[in-house]
Amino acid sequence: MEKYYITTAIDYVNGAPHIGHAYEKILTDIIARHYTQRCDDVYFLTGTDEHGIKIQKTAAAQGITPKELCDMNAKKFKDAWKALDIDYKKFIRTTDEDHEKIVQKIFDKLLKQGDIYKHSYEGLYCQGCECFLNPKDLTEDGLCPDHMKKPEVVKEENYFFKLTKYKDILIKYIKEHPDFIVPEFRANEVLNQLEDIQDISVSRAKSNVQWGIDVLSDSEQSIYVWIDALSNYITALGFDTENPSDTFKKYWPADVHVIGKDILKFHSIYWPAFLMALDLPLPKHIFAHGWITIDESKMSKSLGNVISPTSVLESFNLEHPDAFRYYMASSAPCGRDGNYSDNDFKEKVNAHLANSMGNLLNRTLSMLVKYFDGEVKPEFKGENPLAKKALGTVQIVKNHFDNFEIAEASLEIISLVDATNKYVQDNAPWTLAKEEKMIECGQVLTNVLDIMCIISTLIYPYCPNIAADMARQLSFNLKTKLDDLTADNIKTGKLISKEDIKPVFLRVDSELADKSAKK
Ligand code: ME8
Repeated sequence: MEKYYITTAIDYVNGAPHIGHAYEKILTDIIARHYTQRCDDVYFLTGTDEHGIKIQKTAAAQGITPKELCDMNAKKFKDAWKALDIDYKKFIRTTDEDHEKIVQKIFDKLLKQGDIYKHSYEGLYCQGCECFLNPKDLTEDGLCPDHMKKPEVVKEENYFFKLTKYKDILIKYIKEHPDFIVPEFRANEVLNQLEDIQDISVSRAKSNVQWGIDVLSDSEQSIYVWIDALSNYITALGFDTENPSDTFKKYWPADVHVIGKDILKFHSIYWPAFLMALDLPLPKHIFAHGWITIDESKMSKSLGNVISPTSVLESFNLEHPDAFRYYMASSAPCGRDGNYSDNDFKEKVNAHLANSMGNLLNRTLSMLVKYFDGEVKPEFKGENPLAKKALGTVQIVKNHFDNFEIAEASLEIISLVDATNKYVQDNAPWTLAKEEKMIECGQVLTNVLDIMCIISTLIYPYCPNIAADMARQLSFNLKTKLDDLTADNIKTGKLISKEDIKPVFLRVDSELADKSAKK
């Protein structure tokens, strides 16, 4: 694998980030970090979507300019991703000047070649979706099913993109590429939507929407959000209609666009059609994740249950975001909805990260110090009965990531932790020591530590801080590529002293964790 280009959806900046936005960025960061363990060149793009009527109106309601609103909220997103250790390479804002310029050129090219035409139109516009809705998709009461709001009737002369021209070729493409839309069960939904697709409006009258990119050849019209927003995936790399950059040539097509299920239509129908019109290759996968609910109900401002990701870190006094990342990433099988609850969070991370994984390392290192003064002797090395399971887990985890099964992969890692715990229990190194079977005792401990190196590598994408702490105590190079992993990782000689043993994860809400966070 020479390169891996991965993107998230770009978030609207009409509000602050919530844990639904965070879920997507965490999943993407985990996938990106996993691929750094398989490939040297991973490009991870995220950013904010800053134009449109929604932003314009929110800014007006707050008595500030749209640009001020964008600057203020884009910073909140950046700060949140920093707190969550989201290690993106580039953060694009659709108000970036170079993005705006290229979007204008893209629009102009499509207009000149006849893929965009002007047309007078009356339709139902949902501000929440920032798109026109088909009357047949509304609820019985005539509301947008996603936002439960009545769309406004808009009568305008707009520019339209000839989506219908691409209908048959898109249907064929999706049928011939069963892994284009992930999870596969969503492809049928998209194929159904394609059946009655119509040409789509790609501009709005300037008189109604001022906060948008001007159409180059028509100052009365602004380019409407989706053609602007979706283009971020190529403008960020320096795409140009005349002279695309080397970065673009190197990274495009994207390996995966990670998005929520509510915007799948835009990514699997509109975006591929725009790309075909531009004569560019399509992304390899569109991964649509599910929805995060809070205590099983939808997050919404009116219900007052919107949770900010940083408030979770603060309320649990977390030293780093690993526990939250782990919990979110393992909250739902691929493409399904997940749920956040404080209690469940506490229980799960305490059980998996503190009791199972953290304790296992801590106990093993402590016994190594107690019985052998922290030294791994050459005679402790030999056949490791856990090797097959551990190296098998590496392959299973890789396969899961290839299918974007991030929660499923985390379960496999925990299952390896459990098997290793069971091995310790079954072989009771403390009894071996009591019986003075010191070589056997040393072998058991060394076998466990060798496997802990593999576990630290596997858990790294989810919990980079914990993994780094584990690797440090194991004197193991966390940068080892997955394909180079073996079951022989611990060097012989002095490994650790008592004072260097440190719990890698303290139970949340334990007094100790509280104290250490306050320090
Ligand atoms: O849709 N659970 O922006 P957005 C999980 N700007 N994911 C959620 C979620 C929840 N409760 N709420 C939102 C947009 N998301 C456009 C995207 S891309 C070229 C333009 C996800 O701020 C949502 O599915 O409404 C989307 O993928 C992302 O957060 C941004 O949502």
